Amino acid sequence: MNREALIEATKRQMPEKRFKHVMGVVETAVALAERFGGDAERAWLAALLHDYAKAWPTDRMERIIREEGLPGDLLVHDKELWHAHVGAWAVQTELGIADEAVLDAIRYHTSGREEMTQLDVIVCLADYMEPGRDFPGVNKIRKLAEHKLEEALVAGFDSTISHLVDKGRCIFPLTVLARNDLLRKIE
Ligand code: DGI
Ligand code: FE
Ligand code: FE
Ligand code: FE
Repeated sequence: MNREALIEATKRQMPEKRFKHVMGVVETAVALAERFGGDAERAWLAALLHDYAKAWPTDRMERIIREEGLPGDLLVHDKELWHAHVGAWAVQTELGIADEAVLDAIRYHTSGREEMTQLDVIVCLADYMEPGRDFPGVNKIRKLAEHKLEEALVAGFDSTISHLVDKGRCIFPLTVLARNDLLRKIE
């Protein structure tokens, strides 16, 4: 599939507002890749496809997790986490994306993971700081991202974790592991 066809396929999966967010993440991820000597081509693709399944109905995501052998423990955690794994599965099966690095960046864009690749970090961070995002702390994240990729993502995870704690919600263990691992690398 060429770029135009991939953009069209993505657009069909979601409402206009979500698609605008996606294109903001594309722009931001490519800029980060260029700034930090990353792979801009892969950043483009992973960013475009990162929220492919975000607007899919919950029951459809649940069925795919059960029937396609995705990690079953996702089902006991927040539904917000499902679209990342389901999205990676979907772009592999529906669009023929085979690049494991791109699939991983999609799969872990919400939670993060230990040993994040530079591409994982770029996509996850771009998701936090694309121009359309507005939440307490977003400007601090953007400022850090001018020079320090890992520090900026830690600030992103901090904002998510604080928000979840405020709301009395569970924290997905991978997010804690991802943050710990980044902190160790920064030191
Ligand atoms: O899909 P987006 O809205 O663009 O962003 P995302 O994929 O980063 O999803 C963020 C949502 O996931 C946000 O509402 C917080 C929620 N969430 C729930 N539990 C966790 C979590 N995010 C992380 N990182 N860790 C969690 O444990
Ligand atoms: Fe997402
Ligand atoms: Fe995210
Ligand atoms: Fe997103």
